Amino acid sequence: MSGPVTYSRDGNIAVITIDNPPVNALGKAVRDGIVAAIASFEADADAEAAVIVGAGRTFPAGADISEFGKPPMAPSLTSVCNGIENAAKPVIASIHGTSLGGGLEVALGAHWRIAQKTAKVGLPEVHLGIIPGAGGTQRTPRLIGAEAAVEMITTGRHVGAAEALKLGLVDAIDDSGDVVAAGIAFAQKLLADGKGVRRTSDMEVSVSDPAFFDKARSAAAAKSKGQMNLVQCVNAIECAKLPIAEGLVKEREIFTLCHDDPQRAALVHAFFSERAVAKVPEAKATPRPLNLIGIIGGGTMGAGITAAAINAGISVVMVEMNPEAVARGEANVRRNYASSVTKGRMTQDQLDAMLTAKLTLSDSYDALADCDLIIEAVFETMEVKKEVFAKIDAIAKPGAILASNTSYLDIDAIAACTKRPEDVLGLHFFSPAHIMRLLEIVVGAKTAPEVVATGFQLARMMKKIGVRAGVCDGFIGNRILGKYMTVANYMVEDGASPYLIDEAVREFGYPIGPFQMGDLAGLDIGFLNRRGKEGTRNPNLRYGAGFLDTMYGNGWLGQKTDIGFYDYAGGARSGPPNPGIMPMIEAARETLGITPRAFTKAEIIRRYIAAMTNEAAKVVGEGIALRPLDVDMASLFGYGYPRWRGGPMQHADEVGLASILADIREFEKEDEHFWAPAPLLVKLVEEGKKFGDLNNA
Ligand code: 3H9
Repeated sequence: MSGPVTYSRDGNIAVITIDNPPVNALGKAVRDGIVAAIASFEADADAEAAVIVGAGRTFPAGADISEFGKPPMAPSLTSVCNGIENAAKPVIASIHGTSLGGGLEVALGAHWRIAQKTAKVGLPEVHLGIIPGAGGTQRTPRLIGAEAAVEMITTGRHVGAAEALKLGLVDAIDDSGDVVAAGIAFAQKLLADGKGVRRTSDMEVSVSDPAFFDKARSAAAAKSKGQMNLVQCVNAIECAKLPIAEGLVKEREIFTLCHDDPQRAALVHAFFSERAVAKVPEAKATPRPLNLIGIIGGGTMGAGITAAAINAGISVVMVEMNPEAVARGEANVRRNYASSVTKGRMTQDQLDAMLTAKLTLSDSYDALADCDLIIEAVFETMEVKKEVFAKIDAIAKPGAILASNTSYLDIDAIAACTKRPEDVLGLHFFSPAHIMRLLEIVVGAKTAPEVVATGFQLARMMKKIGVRAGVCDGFIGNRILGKYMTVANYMVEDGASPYLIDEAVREFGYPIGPFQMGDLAGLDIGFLNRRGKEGTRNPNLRYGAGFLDTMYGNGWLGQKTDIGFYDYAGGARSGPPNPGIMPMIEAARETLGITPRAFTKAEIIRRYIAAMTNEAAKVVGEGIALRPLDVDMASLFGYGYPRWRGGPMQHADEVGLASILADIREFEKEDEHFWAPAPLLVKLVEEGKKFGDLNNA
């Protein structure tokens, strides 16, 4: 038998091996192969039991995700799993690596399961916008009960072998590392014990609480924030109360409903983009070592980056200006671990030991001499940055990489004040830096390829999503953010309440609205940024931030002053609107001579999306982002963009570029400077193309 599935026999036990690297995904050829192998097993009079294994690193990790959205190809995975279960002789799945999604469904089709101790199993389909569609929603609750099945399927979490054994998902654990031998030994024992075929479909689902499914549906709806398949997972699991044949038909209907929804396409786009984003021109260069990192500045950012590095196993030298600042920096680092200690994830002693081993504190730049990478996280002005870079250039060893954590500033200008611009890059972390997953890797005109590759290596080590960005004001994320924040401000001046805008944006799927975000970040940041750009602002552009300046003057800076757009009395993290806001905005409109008009939430979102898409198209068109998918990943991992919409570029494709361009042209009549259409957007519409076409180019 050729192809990705082979049938062989070891004495009286058949071995069915799935070999489809890298993760043994269950594409058509594999499904064909399993069907043929099961037929061979049934026909093989000398085979008393069969063991299914995955070659290489894992048991199948799921259906082949790249087949989604294409016409279905027989045999369906459901029929493959049914075929395994219907075999007249016992079939054992011997699991190692990650048996996920369809991979676990194949194992659940088998009559018995043995897992390596290090194996993980799970049904992560929820993260791809679908439901387990090959019997997973029907067999899992039969094996482990409805409650555990709902928890496992709606979270999509990976379950370790020991827990899987406890739950009843697997029957035995082996520690030998040899899946074939373990499977054969299990099969022999089964035969010796007189045990044989045991079909999960013959079991009944146990539910202790009759109202369980209604409660589970409400909980899933509350958690879903617009993502539709969570509730559908519960609906499908409820169908396990039916006879299996009927349940499987219902599961298929629900699977198809989810599969055909744009949310599936968006979530699959996010899955592949999360991996593709690291495929940059410099990826082939060899990264430099990253054993010791220097971090200049122990404020919120510096302390967050320090914690991220330590968590990645990298030693850190943190430098501050004087002993007092060093002590504050250390306290900031410790604060990042406070909840880990209180929640029992580590003891105080473990924390102290880890920091003793991994963190060196100093008030002298000389301590940075041996660092492989030095990241400055100091005050965000060009003068200060240049001063710091001149100093570290004089101290850093040859080959050390010098990085700035700037969010806006010109990396080339910073690099120019060193004698080694090829070793300089931007590493833009997002606050809190030990938690937020985005890392913008800003590549200057002279940055060497291996320096960029080291940036991506750092992202990998820190389990972050590194996104390559070119040099411009705000790089990818903040540059686009600047535009949709501005359009939100314009809408406020023109008549929309900031509260309605926040509500509309939350309903779109963001965790918080733009004005809540301003309150969270501190309105002084935007104010200082505007003042910093006073001399260079395009005089043709509408200002739009007068009411924000008034708020700054009033000391309404957001959460840090307990009052901003919202009232955070007593240090609360959320609160009712600040009653002073609307009169202040009305006064601002009067001063500007604006007669306010009504906005619907739909119109708010139209403008928000138009501004975001237009600027993102400029960012891609100018080569600041390599591809639209880089914008999408920056938005998902740094700005709270709803994953189930895939990112602003994926969403724009879904809405239709022609319709967004039509909106932009309509808004352009009001303000030709702000709404000048992006040349790339115009070109794509003229050519009848989508942003997605540029991802594969
Ligand atoms: C499903 O099963 C539906 C069924 O219920 C019903 C159907 C009717 N397909 O992540 P990595 C690629 S839905 C195609 O870098 P790791 C991946 O893109 C599926 N390709 O490795 C990458 O390609 P490249 C449910 C896949 O070691 C390469 O393999 N299953 C698939 O960090 C290596 O991947 C899941 O959702 C796939 N299923 O992590 C599991 N999986 O090298 C999805 C991976 O070109 N997979 N690729 O960039 C994972 O979670 C991780 O890949 C895994 C390995 C944990 C397995």
